[in-house]
Amino acid sequence: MKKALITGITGQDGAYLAELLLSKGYEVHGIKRRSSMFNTARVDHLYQDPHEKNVRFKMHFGDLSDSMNLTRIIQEVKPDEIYNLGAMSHVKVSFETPEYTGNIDGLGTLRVLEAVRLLKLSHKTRIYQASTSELYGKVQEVPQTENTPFYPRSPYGVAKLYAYWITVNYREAYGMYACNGILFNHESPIRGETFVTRKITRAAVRIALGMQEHVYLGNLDARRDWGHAKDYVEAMWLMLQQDKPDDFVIATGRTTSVRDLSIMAFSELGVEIKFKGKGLNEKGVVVSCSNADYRVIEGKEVVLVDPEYHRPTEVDILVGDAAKCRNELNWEPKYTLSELIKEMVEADLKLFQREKYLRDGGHETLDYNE
Ligand code: NDP
Ligand code: GDR
Repeated sequence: MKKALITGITGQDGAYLAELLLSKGYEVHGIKRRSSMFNTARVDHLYQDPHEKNVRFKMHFGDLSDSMNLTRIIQEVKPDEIYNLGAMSHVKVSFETPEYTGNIDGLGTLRVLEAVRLLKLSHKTRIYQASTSELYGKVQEVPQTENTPFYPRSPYGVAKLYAYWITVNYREAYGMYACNGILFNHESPIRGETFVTRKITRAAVRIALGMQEHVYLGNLDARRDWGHAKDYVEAMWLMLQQDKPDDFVIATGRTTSVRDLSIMAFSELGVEIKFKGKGLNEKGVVVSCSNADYRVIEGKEVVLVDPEYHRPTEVDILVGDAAKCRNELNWEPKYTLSELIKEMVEADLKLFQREKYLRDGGHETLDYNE
């Protein structure tokens, strides 16, 4: 039985990857951070009682800032594959926490690679590094390929640039099987709530249900190549099953603006919106609503712009060319963007219909802020 160790198992990708590897018969180990509240909601359905026999899912407390902890876990588990997904993954937040981001996203990767090297596991342990389209940053070329020059535009992107190159360096210097997956944005119903797709699908649903008036967004012109996380974790696994380690772009090849994504999300609920005005005065306004149950009337301003959400330096357009991955890994995304948005809106609708039902009935919800 193959053993995998996932850093960042409690995140979006960690949860989908853990599911995938368990379905392939792996023993899956994950590193979770100590937190003052439970932080394992995304993987709770995979939990197995450690007192049972043949447990294939195990969690270890740890942190990418802690070399000794990482080394001990890797020594204990002796994994065949390590997926280094742990990171401070929010681009905007990285401007506020640049040193921490450098430590975790940059040096954290070094700590994992160095632990494998020092433990003399290089011959056995294959490593996947969660690299990112944020490496491309300022547009040099469209679409972006494995050969497009990097020009990161945030502390996050710069930290990931270090991680990218240290992975290449350990591969070349020590013959390690270490790969960079240069993944473009990928989303799902369990995407973190402050990334723009999920922020929009949640807000659209809450506005339709009368639980929120409007949503403030930042740069509506930004264009991203959005895919489904479920598809993308398959590509991560495939990268570690090849004869030789290499780096691959994973993308859908299509790009969409934040503005158009908002229109798509509202439209999934039968709410047609149109953008009017310019710059900070631009607004998403309701044109029509085909669902009489929803509390949105024509002319309601549902999307507003707040410069607070603008970044000091922005990445204007990302669109990836995944030809190498298609040809060498035989990987193609299965989900279209509309299918992804539909799934996310439906999941948020279920979530907030339930919450509304409880609130309207005067029941307590689990919201600690109340
Ligand atoms: P998430 O933010 O959902 O998950 C990040 C994970 O990292 C969480 O499990 C988090 O733990 C963990 N983590 C954060 N800080 C530390 C730390 N100091 N030590 C150990 N673990 C830590 O990200 P995604 O799942 O979306 O992304 C996975 C990886 O892929 C990240 O490295 C991200 O930068 C990268 N990436 C993501 C893309 C995307 O579009 N989703 C695209 C390209 C790259 P906790 O739950 O406790 O916060
Ligand atoms: P990104 O994702 O920065 O691409 O990083 P995010 O969803 O945060 O932003 C995408 C684009 O939308 C614009 N935007 C807003 N973004 C947020 N979060 N909130 C807003 O209100 C808002 N309004 C407009 C942003 O400016 C940006 O242009 C994600 C992360 O998962 C990274 O970890 C990963 O490496 C990259 O994708 C690929």
